[in-house]
Amino acid sequence: MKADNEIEKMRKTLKKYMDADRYYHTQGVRYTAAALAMAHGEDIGKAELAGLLHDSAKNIPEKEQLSLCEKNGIPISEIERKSPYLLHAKLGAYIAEKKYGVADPEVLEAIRWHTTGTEGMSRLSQIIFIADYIEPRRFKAGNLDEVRRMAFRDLDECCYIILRDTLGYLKMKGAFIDTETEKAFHFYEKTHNARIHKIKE
Ligand code: DGI
Ligand code: FE
Ligand code: FE
Repeated sequence: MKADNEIEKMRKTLKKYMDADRYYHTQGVRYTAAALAMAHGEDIGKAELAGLLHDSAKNIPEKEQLSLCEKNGIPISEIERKSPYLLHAKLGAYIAEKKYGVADPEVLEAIRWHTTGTEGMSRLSQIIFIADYIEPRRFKAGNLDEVRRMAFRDLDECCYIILRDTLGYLKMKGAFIDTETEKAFHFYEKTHNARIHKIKE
């Protein structure tokens, strides 16, 4: 776990690179992730750290994100070329490691998957994925009351609801769907169906 002064130093550096809204969102994700870790018996320090750094690449202009990935051997998929804002998740993991000195693979993985999700996420990755969606300043998504309640009860079911709603929203907008988002949805749809089956029994 990072010492208080280390995480405090990171916070100060990050703040310099972010506009006010992104900074408050970041703090929201940090503390929401910590609360979820408490509720689900996960490592609070890791949740805070991943929450704090999850959008560390968001301030970088898209063109620069593309060239940073190319320069550093981070693969860019076709969908990421069409929607480069997706890159801030993998680039964020890279920046967390190289610039902020995070070595913990679980924390880096949680940052990596925070936008699309993926199949079989670790509980920490699920926590960051969910905290990003429900932190107190988020207000646009429908169904937030239900998602927020579910977040503290059942991480799998909460991921299912978020992915279902996100895919519905993206399809309505005609956006390109990342294969990871699709895979994540099918994975958590299975856990959802198993849950429904159990309730009916
Ligand atoms: O960086 P944030 O704004 O805090 O949040 P984020 O990294 O979760 O990004 C949220 C956006 O990403 C949201 O509008 C949905 C979108 N998204 C998630 N999966 C996909 C996607 N967008 C596209 N085009 N394709 C996806 O598969
Ligand atoms: Fe993000
Ligand atoms: Fe975010």
